[in-house]
Amino acid sequence: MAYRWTNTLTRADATPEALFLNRRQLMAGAAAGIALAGTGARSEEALEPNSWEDITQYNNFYEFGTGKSDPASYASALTTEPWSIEIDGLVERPGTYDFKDIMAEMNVEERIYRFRCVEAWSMVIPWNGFELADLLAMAGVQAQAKYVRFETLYRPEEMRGQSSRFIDWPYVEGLRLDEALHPLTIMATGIYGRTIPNQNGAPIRLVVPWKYGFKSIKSIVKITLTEEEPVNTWQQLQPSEYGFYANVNPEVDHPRWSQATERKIGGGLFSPRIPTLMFNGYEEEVASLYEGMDLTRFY
Ligand SMILES: Nc1nc2c(c(=O)[nH]1)N[C@H]1C(S)=C(S)[C@@H](COP(=O)(O)O)O[C@H]1N2
Ligand SMILES: [Mo]
Repeated sequence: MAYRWTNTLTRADATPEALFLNRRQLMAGAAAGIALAGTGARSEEALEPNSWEDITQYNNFYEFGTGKSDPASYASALTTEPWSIEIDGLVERPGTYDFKDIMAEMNVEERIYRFRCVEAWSMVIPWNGFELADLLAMAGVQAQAKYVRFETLYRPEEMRGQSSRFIDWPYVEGLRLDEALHPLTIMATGIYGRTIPNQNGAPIRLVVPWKYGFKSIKSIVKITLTEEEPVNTWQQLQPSEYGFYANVNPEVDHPRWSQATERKIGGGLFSPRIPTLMFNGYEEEVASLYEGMDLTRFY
């Protein structure tokens, strides 16, 4: 599938990340037999990933505090080994799946994706991960299943932010089953070819690149297949501001701010805002999932 490798790097500067990526880019380009196959208004622009520093020092992970640097400061307290994911609900093989056993079965690859937070900042992140569809296949999805519900770890001894009660922990997110099975939807376990840092959701987190960042739930311990649409954490906290779908849409503003443009992290305080793309630049790949839906109403 061409969009696995939608965009390539053009710059070869001296940072270790860039060197790593150039090597990977060659391999990926050769494997996929493509060069540039972007979508949307910014498609000609090659996706230049943010630095390791940007990606790992500027985070949202409220389990460790609400400041952007809190996750980097406090997430080292999290024990990620051993780790397991309970998969239950409408599946053929419910059970507790050990993280190591999952990894032994999965095909990990690199995906360079745009990442857009609802707060109107963005990054480009070179994830390593596997398709969520492959994990769900391991458990066997039953025919009545319509949604997937995800839960983050609840462990206040290690997650200092969980002592604050403003969120009804654990953090919960959900996807419609067809969104979960879409090949762009991945479970990330690495960044820049290294193990994913705790502050980014170790050892395993969701990444859904056409949706606002809050859908990409971190440090997952439970996945439940359901018939009912799950209520996610932000929807529960602020139903007038956050819905279930949360697809990136520059034409539908958040009630308190515009979503038309974004600030790419790492460009400095005075870097110009860039236009936000419909479905975060993945319109060609995902628009068909929402055919017939009023995108101004289902947000
Ligand atoms: N469990 C959990 N997952 C979470 C969050 C969180 O607070 N807790 N924050 C979300 C938000 S708002 C964003 S923008 C992304 C940030 O991911 P990053 O820090 O890896 O860039 O994680 C999402 N996943
Ligand atoms: Mo976010």
